Amino acid sequence: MSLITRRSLIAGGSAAAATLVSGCEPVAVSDVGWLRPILDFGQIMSMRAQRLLLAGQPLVREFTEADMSPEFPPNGTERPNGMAYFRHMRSNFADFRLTVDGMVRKPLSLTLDEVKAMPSRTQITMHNCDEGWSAIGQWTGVPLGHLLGTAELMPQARYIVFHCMDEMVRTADNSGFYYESIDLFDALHPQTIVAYGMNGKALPVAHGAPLRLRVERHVGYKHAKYVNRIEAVDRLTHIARGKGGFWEDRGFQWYGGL
Ligand SMILES: Nc1nc2c(c(=O)[nH]1)N[C@H]1C(S)=C(S)[C@@H](COP(=O)(O)O)O[C@H]1N2
Ligand SMILES: [Mo]
Repeated sequence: MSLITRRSLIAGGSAAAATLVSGCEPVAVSDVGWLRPILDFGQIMSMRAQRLLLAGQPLVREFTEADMSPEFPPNGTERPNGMAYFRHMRSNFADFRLTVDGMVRKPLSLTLDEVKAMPSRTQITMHNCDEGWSAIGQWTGVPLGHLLGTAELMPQARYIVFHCMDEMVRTADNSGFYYESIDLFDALHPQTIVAYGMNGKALPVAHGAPLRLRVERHVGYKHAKYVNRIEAVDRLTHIARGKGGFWEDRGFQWYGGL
């Protein structure tokens, strides 16, 4: 398997994309595909109903500090372009706001301190990038379920979309920003957190400062970095090219479960 990065895939255009996607189908990702029709609760159930059912969801393995990788490589964007992000970096994210909106009764606009004041969870987990590497790191953040509960997710909501501050490709309609989405099944999983801490320190810029998603049962590209907006929706078709994520819009699978 030749290791072509997804970034070169953007440059290479659609012919290259077709080759890459078929020649480098992510390992293990489709192994549990058969589970999906059963587990696609997002299609039919409200958050309250899902909470009840999902209370007993299996957790991914958590490691000890001794297992943590000495080097955790950054991947994809390592520092978003543009003045807006540059200013955030310079002011240490003092003016940053996390928006939680869409199909919620109480939209939120939170400072980083407000996010940090929420209940937190710390977990040491293995990150698996489909480009062929993995690393173990420690993450601290607010459970996504808590954010959605605070915002009072509406029963019509089916997916949670993460909008990011890094623009991957310049387009006239601003559809070239990184974004990702997950269903409520994963959104309410206890290990799904919006992280502001990594390995005991503030989340570094290279790893998605100030906030990034950890959705532990999924491959690397689902873990959106530089998140500044979390949107609850009932469908994904109206966002960017409609496939639920920047890479999904370019041929990668939406379901990134390991
Ligand atoms: N906003 C944004 N999120 C992103 C990416 C990106 O380029 N931009 N890359 C993804 C990929 S492919 C991986 S493997 C992980 C890498 O996370 P890390 O930089 O902390 O290693 O972030 C994911 N989230
Ligand atoms: Mo990745």
